Amino acid sequence: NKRVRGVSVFRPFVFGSIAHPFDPDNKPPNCPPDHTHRWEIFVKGINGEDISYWLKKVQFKLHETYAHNVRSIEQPPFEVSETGWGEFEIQIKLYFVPESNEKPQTLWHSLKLHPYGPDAEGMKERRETVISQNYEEIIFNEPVEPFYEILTGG
Ligand code: SLL
Repeated sequence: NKRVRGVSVFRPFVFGSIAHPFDPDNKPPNCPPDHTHRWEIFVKGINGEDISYWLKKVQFKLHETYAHNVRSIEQPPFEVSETGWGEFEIQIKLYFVPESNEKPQTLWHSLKLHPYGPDAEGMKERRETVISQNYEEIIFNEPVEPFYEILTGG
């Protein structure tokens, strides 16, 4: 497959986490007693854009305290929803559509459950939703021709 010389194609996306503390009086059923939060880790398009024309699969590698800690998501939404008590680094591996001939790329995200610092009332436990997300652009340098067609809607 011939590469399109001298061309780079950028595609934006967002990845990150959102965490919600449980109401202590209203925890989900079957949830381990030490879990304090529900959280999601995700990779998605900007403004809900479908990115599955270039992104085929996302593998999220969770902390070893989780059962089946390597989670492969084969179609959108590319996300994992879990409950837990602790923060950790999540490895995110992006697999591109087969036409791309591209190797997977790895990203890391620090799962955030706890807000930073004290609030106006001073240091105490704060219970609020924590969103931690990053805008990224993937760069496909000199994509192969079939992938270039896909990327540019040709
Ligand atoms: C810490 N380095 O010690 C981190 C590890 C692990 C988080 C956090 C529960 C898993 C489960 C969970 O939240 N693990 O019970 O399935 O803070």
